[in-house]
Amino acid sequence: MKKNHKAVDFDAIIIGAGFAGLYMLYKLRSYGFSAHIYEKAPGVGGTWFWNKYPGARCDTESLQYSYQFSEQLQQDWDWSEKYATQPEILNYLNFVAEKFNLKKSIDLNTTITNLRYDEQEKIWEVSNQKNQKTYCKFCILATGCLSVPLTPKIKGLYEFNGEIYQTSLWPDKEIDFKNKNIAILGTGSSGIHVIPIVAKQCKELYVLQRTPNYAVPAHNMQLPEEYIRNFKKNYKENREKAKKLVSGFLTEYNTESALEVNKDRLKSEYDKRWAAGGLAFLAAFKDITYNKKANETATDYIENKIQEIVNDKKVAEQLKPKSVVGCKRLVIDTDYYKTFNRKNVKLIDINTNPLKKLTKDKLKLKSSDLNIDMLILATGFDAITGAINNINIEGKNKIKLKDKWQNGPKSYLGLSVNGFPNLFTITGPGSPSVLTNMIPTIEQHVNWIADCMLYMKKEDFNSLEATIEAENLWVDYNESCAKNTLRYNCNSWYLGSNVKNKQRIFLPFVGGLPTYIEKCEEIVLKSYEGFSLK
Ligand code: N01
Repeated sequence: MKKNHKAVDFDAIIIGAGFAGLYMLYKLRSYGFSAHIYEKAPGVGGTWFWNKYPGARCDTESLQYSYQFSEQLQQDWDWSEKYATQPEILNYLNFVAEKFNLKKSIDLNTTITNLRYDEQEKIWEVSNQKNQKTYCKFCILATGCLSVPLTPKIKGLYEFNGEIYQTSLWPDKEIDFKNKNIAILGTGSSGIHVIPIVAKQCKELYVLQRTPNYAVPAHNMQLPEEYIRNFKKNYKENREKAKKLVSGFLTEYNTESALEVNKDRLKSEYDKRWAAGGLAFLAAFKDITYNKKANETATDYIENKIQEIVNDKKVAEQLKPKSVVGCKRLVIDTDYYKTFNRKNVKLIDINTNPLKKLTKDKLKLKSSDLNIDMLILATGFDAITGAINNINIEGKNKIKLKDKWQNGPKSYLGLSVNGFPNLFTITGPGSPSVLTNMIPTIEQHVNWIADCMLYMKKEDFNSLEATIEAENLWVDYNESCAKNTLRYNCNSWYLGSNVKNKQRIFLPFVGGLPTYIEKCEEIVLKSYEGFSLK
């Protein structure tokens, strides 16, 4: 960590060793750049390192939720289940890091606290938690979209004598739920995954629900060998097809309108999607995510399913979101609604019976006390901007990124920010990121950034940053796309509405992966239009 005068330690420093950081390192090395990763965790894997809770798995099919940059890697790795579990994904990332000899360029247990741009030298100063400094020309934030856990402020939280676990910070050991009374707070994807598993093992389970969520079955299964063989044989073709789809993953998009088909047709399509399982439910009709009436056909269908599955009709009623499906992220579940038929599971609506405080052994609600041994928090993340804002980033003219973003994040393509030269974000705000299959989107960003760095080297440019005009146009364009959908009809982490005082702005780019890729390619063809190069 010593600086020679006007010299850098690395061409690029990458922050984060998840899917994005690992591939960025590989790609830059392959282009002949020197690069190094700093990672807060004691292991690689990013979000898949931390989210070790029982039942954690991906909601995108495993054969697609994987890298495509190496055909050899695609052929070498075998996914066992339709939706990979967290341990399998973490093993995969360790396998990748070892196969491509990446670990030697990663410092673990290193939290980057400050980034400062030296305008004179045109380099970034990168400081860690021990105030050790490293210098680089390019700084790349691969800090993840869902990597900053939110812990709710519950009175008495630290007086509780029982066990407390948070899904996104789950310890690396087996937790015993047997004979315990457990409360789980939060019914997003994490809560909905952990609840059925805990319910089967514990004595009493209290599900504390603030907002019910729509969930459709995963129908997870072991992948048949023949299916894997065929998919692998056509990997290249499958990837090409997926790239042309809005979500970036292979799925059947129906082009019919839900409002132009008869009831039988509606039901048969939804039945088919329900039986197949997965996020493809939202592609049942072309207007589900755009038109409220069309959306109601889907919510009616799911709410009827809840009514059918859950025996206690009062509980079924409480589980119905009566909202807009696909506004919050649709959850892919295994036996969630069925779990409420178990005698040891109680649903508590914390809107009508609010949580008051924790004592040594009780959770006190307005109209009841729960004797609990364990509290599980599944309360979500400060998404997309959280991890970036956790670093004190100072750009040109000593402007802090956090200050620039106080009224909402501004970024060109989710890749670059005006005032912060040679700083790139992978899947930053304004990128299609979480609305698409993350891995191909990450690979597209990484390739674009590496190509851009190579271009700068060849053309002898020292700095690049988004122009303010291009940045504003992109932010406005994304807002107008989002406002054309039903995304503003609920409170969601996509909008930042789960974080106090966070500006309500739709964070990911909603225009779809093909539009995004086209825009990125067009910019390059026009010699990096919208960027200032010096
Ligand atoms: O978090 P969430 P998550 N008091 O924000 C509640 C990805 N992921 O970790 O809706 C009471 O969705 C909150 O209530 P409300 C996936 O993209 C993927 O579950 O704000 N309740 C909500 O019910 C997912 O969307 C996978 O009213 C509080 C819950 O906690 C994203 O991560 C698996 C509260 C938080 O739900 C986030 O999912 C897991 C409070 N103070 C996660 N604060 C897969 O791929 C929050 N809540 C399978």
